[in-house]
Amino acid sequence: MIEKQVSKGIIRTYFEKMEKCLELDVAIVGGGPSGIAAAYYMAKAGLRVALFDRKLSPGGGMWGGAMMFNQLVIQEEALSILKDFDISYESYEDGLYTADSIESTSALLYKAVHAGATIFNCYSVEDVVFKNNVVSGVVVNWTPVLREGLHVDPLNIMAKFVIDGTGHDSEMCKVVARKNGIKLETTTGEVIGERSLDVAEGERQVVEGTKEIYPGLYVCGMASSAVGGTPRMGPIFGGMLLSGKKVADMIIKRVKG
Ligand code: 48F
Repeated sequence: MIEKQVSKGIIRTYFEKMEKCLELDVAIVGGGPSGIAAAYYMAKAGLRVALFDRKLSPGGGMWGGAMMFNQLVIQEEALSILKDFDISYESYEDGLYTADSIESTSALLYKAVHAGATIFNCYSVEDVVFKNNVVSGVVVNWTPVLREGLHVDPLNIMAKFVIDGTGHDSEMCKVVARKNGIKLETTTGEVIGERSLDVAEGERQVVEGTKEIYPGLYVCGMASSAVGGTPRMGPIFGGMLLSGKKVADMIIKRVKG
């Protein structure tokens, strides 16, 4: 019966895929340009990587260009990344280039999965797992469960490292700050807790692109803005891609030594 075969094919292979991802080298939260670029480079280096995005279509702010005008502007410094992803581009002016946002987003997603990263869409990361005060995994649930406010427990995914690539909301940084009573001084003036996140008391954190913001937790892309910095060359898309590559390089070095 073809109907049964289709259902069985989906269920069996989906749960095989999910089971393989219960213990990862890296869990990436957020599938914007920075997170997807990070997933690609780490998977290509042989790391076990999964990316979780709450939307049906990961890609974050990339699909819509600006004001839904679906073109992107990319800085010259990020051209090598466009080349890595086989994305077409045109020279514009002053070291700036343009690219079609649909081609760019789909190329990022395709190449990341093809390189071996697993992308889980419709997953919301609602918390992180701590082991000995080190971020050691993520707590996930179906986005529709959270949207409906259903009383359904989440699942844990363990990872050596977690990347916050959630964009402007910096959701993982906020969770870690809140749970540890740490001060997170955001660009919008929000302050959580008593102590500073990875900086001396009262100092303002400046993150150029990305860094390990808390043991086990890295931050990249616009998520960096919540901790007082914006990615170098942000917020144009080249900065997001460079930030993803930078976080990947840092973690690859740590995992592979
Ligand atoms: O915002 P987003 O595109 O992240 P980014 O890589 O790039 C920023 C640019 O798009 C743009 C910009 C450049 O001009 O400023 O904004 O920093 O993508 C963030 C993704 O994270 C997902 C969200 O659905 C989006 O696709 N996301 C956010 N919070 C969660 C999440 C969460 N808690 N769990 C799962 N996914």
